[in-house]
Amino acid sequence: MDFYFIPDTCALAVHIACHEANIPLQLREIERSPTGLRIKSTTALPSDYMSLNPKQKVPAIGLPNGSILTETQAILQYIAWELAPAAQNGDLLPKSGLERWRAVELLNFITTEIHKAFSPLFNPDMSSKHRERAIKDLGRAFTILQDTLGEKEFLNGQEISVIDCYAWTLLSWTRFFDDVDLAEWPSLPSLIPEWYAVLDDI
Ligand SMILES: N[C@@H](CCC(=O)N[C@@H](CS)C(=O)NCC(=O)O)C(=O)O
Repeated sequence: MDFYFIPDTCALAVHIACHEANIPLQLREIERSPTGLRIKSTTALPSDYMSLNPKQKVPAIGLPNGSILTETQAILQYIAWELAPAAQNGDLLPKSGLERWRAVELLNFITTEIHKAFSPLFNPDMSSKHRERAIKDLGRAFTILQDTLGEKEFLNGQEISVIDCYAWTLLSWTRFFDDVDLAEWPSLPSLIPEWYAVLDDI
């Protein structure tokens, strides 16, 4: 499966999920250029990423019918429900019942409250007032995440799920910022696996 990514971005969540599910990936690295995102030339593909993904974001994956699937959360659900069972690798999300909707609820919370609050912090032009606000919002979301984790090993229970892959990825971004850390949320660092560093090709 073609996997379009930029190192150290939210695309890492997809890479970790595929790693967990034993799903092989063709890594298609995307690079930033003055004219927008393009496929890195070392992949021996045409460099045009715009026609593949006009949203000009990563991650994106190639589907069997030749089309492209975008949006981290949609890709993670596709991996969990379409690919992981076929790869004989268990469930990376509950399949049915209320548990399923709780999982979707949590994924959406991570997208809209954590991913969304982190993203502008990468913008060096962000005003200090807006930055303070975004960091406060992040703190509130971290509290919810920590309460959700409770005494469990993983966010969705005793088994790893794509929710953890997504949360790990975003929490690991704290390493990029001096003004964001997890000191007030002592349970959350346990969600960041030491082995994510072994994925050093992403
Ligand atoms: N709505 C998209 C947003 C993805 C997104 O914001 N991707 C960022 C990286 S985390 C990106 O591609 N940014 C372009 C860049 O870094 O140049 C999703 O949820 O997947």
